[in-house]
Amino acid sequence: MRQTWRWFGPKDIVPLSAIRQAGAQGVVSALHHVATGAVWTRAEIAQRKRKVATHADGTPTGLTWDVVESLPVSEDIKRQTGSFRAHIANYKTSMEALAAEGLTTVCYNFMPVLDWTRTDLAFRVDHGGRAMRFDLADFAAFDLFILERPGAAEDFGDALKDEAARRFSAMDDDAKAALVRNLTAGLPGAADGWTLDGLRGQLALYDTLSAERLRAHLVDFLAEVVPTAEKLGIRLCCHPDDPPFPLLGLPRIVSTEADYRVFLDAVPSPANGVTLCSGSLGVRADNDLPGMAERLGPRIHFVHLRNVRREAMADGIRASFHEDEHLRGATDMVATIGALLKEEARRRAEGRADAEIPFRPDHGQDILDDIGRGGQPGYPAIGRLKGLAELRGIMTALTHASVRYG
Ligand code: CS2
Ligand code: MN
Repeated sequence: MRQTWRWFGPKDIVPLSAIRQAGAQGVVSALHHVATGAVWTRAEIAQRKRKVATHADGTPTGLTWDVVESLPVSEDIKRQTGSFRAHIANYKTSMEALAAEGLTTVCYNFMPVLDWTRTDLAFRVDHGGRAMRFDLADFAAFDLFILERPGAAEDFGDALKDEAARRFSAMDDDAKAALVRNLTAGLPGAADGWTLDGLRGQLALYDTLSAERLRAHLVDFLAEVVPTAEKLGIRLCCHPDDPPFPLLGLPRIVSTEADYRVFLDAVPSPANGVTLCSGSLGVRADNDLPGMAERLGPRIHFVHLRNVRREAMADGIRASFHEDEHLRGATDMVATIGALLKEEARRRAEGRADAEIPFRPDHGQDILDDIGRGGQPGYPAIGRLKGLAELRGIMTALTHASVRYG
């Protein structure tokens, strides 16, 4: 599997030299400065490609831009309203420009309004490092008593509502402000941040949009863009919901293997594929990651390998969790990587040009000099370097073992 690393562009505090020294072979990036729904021009794409390949002094970085994450899907497309037809046309134009520049793996997600969501961006873990965390009771407190969303009371069981009330009454103004900031500011690579009123307005737009309707809109979008992707040799790959359950009354339709099957089967082209994110999907105990890696294998074009630790606080499929070390946590990383290496071997046996699957270590814990360094929350240098090294070790050991021991 090809080792890649997310780079947010020239403003990223982690320089390309560090990415190369961390052992990554390629970069995952996006034109975050281009408005969602607008066209990515070939000139802008070529400029980012050059920046990835060449240091400011003109010397080569030894890196290539391998994966686009993400070419974002607009809210208009998700709701099939406003400028959605123009945005779909622009999506196709952007794919043509990407293909012309040799970028053929394109990640996107279909989460309405919110993207990946955490309540705490610097949770202290057992070894003293920091990690991103989603606390279900704090989230419920935000929904019930800060956002004061109509219908929130029906969303949570009594035990969780009682705990949320306890949490809220214990929060001082700073804690409330931090919770609001963490839940509305938009995390890196996600959609823009919202004010509380702006968020209320966005949520109201989904009041009459059911999960089934959103699912139909995803299938309609794919039916429109996949033929173009196929013609261009582009492989679209949908990133799952993070966390993989509905939030704030919003439907989330890419949370399980069955969710993926709906739109993979509806538009059965290899150009309609999967970003398998073990951290997002691993939050749910009913998601079998090694099994999904095997069963969805032929449609997996990109992989995020990270781990989460589910905590005791749970309410149905929802649970509190925090980002764990890559080899700890809920997901059996050895079995998941083993399944992906088997998929690669199968593709090589078929002589497929896309046999090598790119992956990235996704998020990392903040450890050592990461702590207090700032930068993109969830995307520290040393924590990701450690994760990438551990994942590389598993891949190397499994590859050698399969060669030597059959
Ligand atoms: C991360 C995100 O949530 C995750 O697992 O990979 O940064 C992800 O890339 C975004 O949610 C995609 O938009
Ligand atoms: Mn991910």
